[in-house]
Amino acid sequence: MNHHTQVGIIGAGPSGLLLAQLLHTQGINSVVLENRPRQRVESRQRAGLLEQNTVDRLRQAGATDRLDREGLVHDGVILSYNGHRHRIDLAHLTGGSRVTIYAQTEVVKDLIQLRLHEDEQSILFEAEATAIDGLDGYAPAIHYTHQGENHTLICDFVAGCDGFHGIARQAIPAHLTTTYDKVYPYCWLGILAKVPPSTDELIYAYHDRGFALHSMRSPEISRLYVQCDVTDTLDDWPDERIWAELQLRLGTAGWTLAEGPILEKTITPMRSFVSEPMQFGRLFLAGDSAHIVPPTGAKGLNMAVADTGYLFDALMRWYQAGSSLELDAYTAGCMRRVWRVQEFSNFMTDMLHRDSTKSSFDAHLQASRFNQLVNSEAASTVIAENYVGLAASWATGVTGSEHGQSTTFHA
Ligand code: FAS
Ligand code: PHB
Repeated sequence: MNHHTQVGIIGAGPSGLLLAQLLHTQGINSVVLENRPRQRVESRQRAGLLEQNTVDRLRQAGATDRLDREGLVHDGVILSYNGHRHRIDLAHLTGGSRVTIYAQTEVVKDLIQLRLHEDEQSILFEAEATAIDGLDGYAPAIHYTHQGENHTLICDFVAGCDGFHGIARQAIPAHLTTTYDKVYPYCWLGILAKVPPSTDELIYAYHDRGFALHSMRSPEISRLYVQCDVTDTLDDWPDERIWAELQLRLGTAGWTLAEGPILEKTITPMRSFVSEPMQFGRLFLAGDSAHIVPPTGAKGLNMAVADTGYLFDALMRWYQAGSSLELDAYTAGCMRRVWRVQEFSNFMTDMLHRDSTKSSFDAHLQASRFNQLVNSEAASTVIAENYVGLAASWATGVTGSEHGQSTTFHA
């Protein structure tokens, strides 16, 4: 079957769903093609922390009713170095910016419910996009399979929101593409535990035994991570070992981590990746299809939303004002933020993980970074500004414009 829409979106993750909902608020039709079942998409445990920019975009999409009720707003974050804690007062250091704990699973559920309530055919689950063509014309087509049939979706634009393993990035001719890649020599083992969080705010801990992170999902559910080896499997990590390592790595005098039943365990590799350009003809990539970061800076989901917001604004300039300037500048507009977020995520990852492939010289550098953080409000302010999310001017890559004088250097 051939059918038409204005924007064909591949992927029902945060970027694809948010783009579809934002476009809907402006009367632009879209269809989201998602190769996984709805239940799988809604249950994938991933990000947990939303920047203010992300909350603002979700509010613009009309998707914050439950977030406003259930989201946990945090004014600060704790960094720990072998048990010595330093709280970074995010709100004080950034003039009032905060972060919100609200799981990616819940963001996805809220957006899916909104979309399907408004149009039952707006998202096709178990619909696998297999090819994209006509990108250099005015009516690109996405070919996909659904319920054993082959179909074609003809549209004005294609949004490649299909994640790191999707097909959209591959639709950009290889000779036009440059990729940047860094694989870290360790992974994160993440658990969801039915136990109230032991702190009100997140704790990122460097320890000589390895990194650990204390986060949460609700007053009843904790989300915790420990650094593990790239060769580890879940069999290497029985519950007792996980809790013992969390106690050691997160511990400090007079504090004990509450333990409880582990509901879910996953191991996530750590990687930094960027693919340029993020566009080709009528195809635009957003989110993990174009870049990924190690989760240490809590940026993956937030960067996907930043791309999506910029793409939405650029598409609306085309549909409402007939201007393609913003679409033509999409890659440049995203890349300034992408590399700032890559640098921050890499900095946090290098500072907080024990890397046995590095020398004791590097271990001293890590200790010196913590010493600077603890003793310099300026150093803590740099962390705070990046952690809460960059100002809007970073989103568009403006240099010396209405957002004030700013300079962009290119490698
Ligand atoms: P997504 O990968 O979320 O969505 C892409 C969608 O496209 C998927 O549903 C996929 O099924 C679909 N798709 C792929 N190919 C398709 C095809 N051919 N046809 C149709 N559909 C197709 N970020 C954080 O900030 N904090 C974290 O703690 C964190 N933890 C993570 C843990 C894991 C295991 C992973 C993989 C990522 C984690 N991330 C984390 C990053 C994560 O949140 C991503 O940044 C976020 O999901 C990006 O959203 P999207 O770009 O929408 O891509
Ligand atoms: C989470 O709650 O899952 C989370 C929070 C912050 C991070 C990574 C993961 O940096």
